[in-house]
Amino acid sequence: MSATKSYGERAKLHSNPTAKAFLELMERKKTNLSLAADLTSKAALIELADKVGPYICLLKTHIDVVEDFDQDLVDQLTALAKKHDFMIFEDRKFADIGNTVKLQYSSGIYKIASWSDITNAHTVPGEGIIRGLRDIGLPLNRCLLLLAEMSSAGTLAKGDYTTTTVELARKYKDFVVGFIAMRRYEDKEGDDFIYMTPGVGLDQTTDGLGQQWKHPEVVVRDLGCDVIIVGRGIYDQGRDPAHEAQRYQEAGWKAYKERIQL
Ligand code: 5IU
Repeated sequence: MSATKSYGERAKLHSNPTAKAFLELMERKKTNLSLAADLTSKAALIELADKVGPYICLLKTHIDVVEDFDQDLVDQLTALAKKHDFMIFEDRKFADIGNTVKLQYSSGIYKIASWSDITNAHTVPGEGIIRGLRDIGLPLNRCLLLLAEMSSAGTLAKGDYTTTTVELARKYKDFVVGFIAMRRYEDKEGDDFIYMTPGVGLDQTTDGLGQQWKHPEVVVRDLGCDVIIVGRGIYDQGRDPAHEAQRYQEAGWKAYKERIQL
């Protein structure tokens, strides 16, 4: 069962090189925290990534909300990823047919595949979306998460939709390394998916717009997820991002340690 193995043990056995490197990174840096940096200014995003960098394994971006995006932003973020030892996850939530997502992933202004280690996709269109993204991503050593569930109230990603999404992940294991999910699913022989979970907060439970925040203990220890994705809990106005990131790193790691000792 991957839930009770350490990230380091899982890294040793993982067949996908990017997932392997990511699990090694978590073990080495002792963090399962991902920062969700939904900021609209390049300077603010770079400043936040630099402050929080020491505490995270993964920087999650929404690159299309940055008003003054340019290639220099990408260069600076990739330099920060090297400096602080984290990976980058563009939370693009692709949702179109295979041929179109190939273009959206490789081209346009953002050229996501050229810099983002990990990205994600909805499975609404069927398996063509995975095959399209895989054509672009696999030769670049990128990998994909599928959105099996969402954190927001009333999400339609549940039941059969979630079950079929997990089956699709198994079919394309060379490229799909995990899920955006609210809990860990039952493993089948040979599974080792990485579970990343947004909707995590230490201080509040909702934002009044449908977001639902759970405590890292619940998410990692009780529900078996691997990575906590935290945004406003770290960078909301009035907070000290480095201080908050450290709090979340400690809470996430403690919950993980408790889980693997179960
Ligand atoms: N996000 C969610 N829920 C989801 C998915 C993505 O909140 O189901 I998929 C994103 C949105 C935001 C981050 O970028 O995760 C959560 O940020 P807050 O911690 O500020 O709510």
